[in-house]
Amino acid sequence: HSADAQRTDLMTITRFVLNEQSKQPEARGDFSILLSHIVLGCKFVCSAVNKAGLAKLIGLAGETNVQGEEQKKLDVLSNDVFVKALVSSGRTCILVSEEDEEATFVEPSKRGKYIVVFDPLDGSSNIDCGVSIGTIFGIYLVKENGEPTIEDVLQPGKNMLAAGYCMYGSSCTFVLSTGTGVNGFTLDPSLGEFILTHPDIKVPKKGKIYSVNEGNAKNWDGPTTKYVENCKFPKDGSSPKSLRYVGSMVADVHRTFLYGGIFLYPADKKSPNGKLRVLYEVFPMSFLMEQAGGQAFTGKQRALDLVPTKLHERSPIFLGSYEDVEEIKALYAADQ
Ligand code: AHM
Ligand code: MG
Repeated sequence: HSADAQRTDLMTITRFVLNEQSKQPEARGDFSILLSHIVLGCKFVCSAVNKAGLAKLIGLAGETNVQGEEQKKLDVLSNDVFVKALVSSGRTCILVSEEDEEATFVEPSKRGKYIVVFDPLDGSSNIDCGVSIGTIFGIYLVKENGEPTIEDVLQPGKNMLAAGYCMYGSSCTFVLSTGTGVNGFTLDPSLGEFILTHPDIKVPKKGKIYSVNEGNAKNWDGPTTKYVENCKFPKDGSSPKSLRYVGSMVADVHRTFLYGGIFLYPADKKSPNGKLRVLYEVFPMSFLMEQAGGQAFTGKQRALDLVPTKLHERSPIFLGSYEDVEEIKALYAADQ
């Protein structure tokens, strides 16, 4: 009985990744060790986020505690936890975090071959009202010889080895791709383990939802304006799309994976490069979206072909169901 088998034969994320690696003869355990440290960071943040609503009462983030010390804000705390977990894994050499202006170069004695780019707690404007937030990460390999430099980080997204996110929502969901499809795991709080619940996620070919901050509409360019107009007043007789916008990229993109449709953070007159950061927001989500059978486009090119020139560079992004992204690509092509 397969339901019974699922209940008793638990596919944890560690077991899943070890299985995947055993298919690659040259793979060593390094990646699973790195991943287990990322997972630990996510479990910590999950537990901290769950307590955030109590913070005012019992003196957690941003409050002064009983010893009179100022407590760290949740995003700063999350960053500290990830940086320490990643360095102590012994498998990383460069870390780039949204919270830190500069990249962290790991000291030689703790150095490994992986570069991790991450946003430890994305969607922070949603913390105080208890709406879903998340962690986003991408992993690159450093070049074999010589000292690691910033150039090692400024690689196009298509060079990523793996990417994922963890969503702190009604449940805690970890979504991962190591370049062979996308899989989703849900934290079982009683076990403290992520269990495979969404094997081989594929985004629907076309969706009925568009997701964008429409408050910026007055500053959009022609193709974006036309696209959103088509979502609301389709010219081909189809029904209009529904609008859903959480304002947490992880939640908006996670919904797009499961229900289909498109998520966009376009350029506008005030922010010609949009808002979202290339390395740790645009690339990991674009990597996952392609792995799930969807597309990711910047308004000019395939998002994963972009070559970043600085750590915190931004880019417009349109990602989601294959056919929905085709439409926006056609509008930008016609605008050339
Ligand atoms: P943050 O890194 O400051 O939290 O900003 C990133 C977030 C994304 O999660 C989300 O997609 C976007 O900002 C929403 O921006 P806006 O409030 O402009 O719609
Ligand atoms: Mg962010």
